[in-house]
Amino acid sequence: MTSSQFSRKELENHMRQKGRLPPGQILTKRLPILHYGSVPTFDPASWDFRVWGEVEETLTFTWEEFSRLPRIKITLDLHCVTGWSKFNTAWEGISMSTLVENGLIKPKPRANYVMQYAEYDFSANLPIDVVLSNNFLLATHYEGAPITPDHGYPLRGLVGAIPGQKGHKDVYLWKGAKWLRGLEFMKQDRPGFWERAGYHNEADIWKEQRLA
Ligand SMILES: Nc1nc2c(c(=O)[nH]1)N[C@H]1C(S)=C(S)[C@@H](COP(=O)(O)O)O[C@H]1N2
Ligand SMILES: [Mo]
Repeated sequence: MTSSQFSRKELENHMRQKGRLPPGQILTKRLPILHYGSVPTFDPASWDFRVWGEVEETLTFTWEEFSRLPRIKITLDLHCVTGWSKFNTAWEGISMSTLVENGLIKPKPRANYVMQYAEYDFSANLPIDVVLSNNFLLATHYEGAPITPDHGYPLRGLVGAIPGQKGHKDVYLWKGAKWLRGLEFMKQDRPGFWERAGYHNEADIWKEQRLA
C-alpha cells in the first residue's frame, strides 16, 4: 500500500489489522512538527557532539568528524504521545550499537541509562538497551534529504517501531531529542525534560504509558 492511493481511514484500518497501530493512536499521513521552544540555528564551526559519564573515554566530535561516521538506513513507525502515528518513515543516520561494536564509544559495565542532551536544555532519558537497539538512531537524514531545521537539523535522536517487528522496546517519539548535542551515560536513571513535566518514564507505546 502506498499512502497516496488510499484514504487516511483505509490506511489506518490496514495498520490496525497488521497489529502496527498502538492503542489510542490514529494514523497521520504527514509528519507533524512538535517541540517546546524555538528552532535553533546550526553553526558547523562551533557545533560539537559530546559523549561523557559512564564511558571509558570522554569524546568530543566536531561536525566534520561526526559527518564522517558510517551511516545506515532504517524505516520506522513513529508514535507520538499526543495520539498520531506516522508509518514507514525512512531515515538515515548513525547506529549507536555500531559505534559501540566498533569500540568508538566504550560504555562502562555500570552504564545502565543514557541521557540525550539537545540545544536549549532539552533532554530525554532511555535505558541503554533501547539506545543500542535497532529502533534507535542518531538521525541526520529524513526521506533522502538532510533533516529540516524543524525536525532537528543537523542531528536528532530518533526512536520508533520497526515495521512488523515486535520484541523491541517501542517508546513514544518524545524519547528522541531533536537538535542533539550530546549523550551522557549514567549508572542511575534520571528524568529528562518531558519526564519531569509528567510524562511516563518508560513510555511504552503498546502499554499506553503516556503520563506518569
Ligand atoms: N529538542 C527537542 N526535541 C524534541 C522535543 C522538544 O521539545 N525539543 N519534543 C519531542 C516530542 S514531544 C516529539 S512528539 C517529537 C516530535 O518530532 P517531530 O517534530 O519531528 O515530529 O520530538 C521530540 N523531540
Ligand atoms: Mo510529543
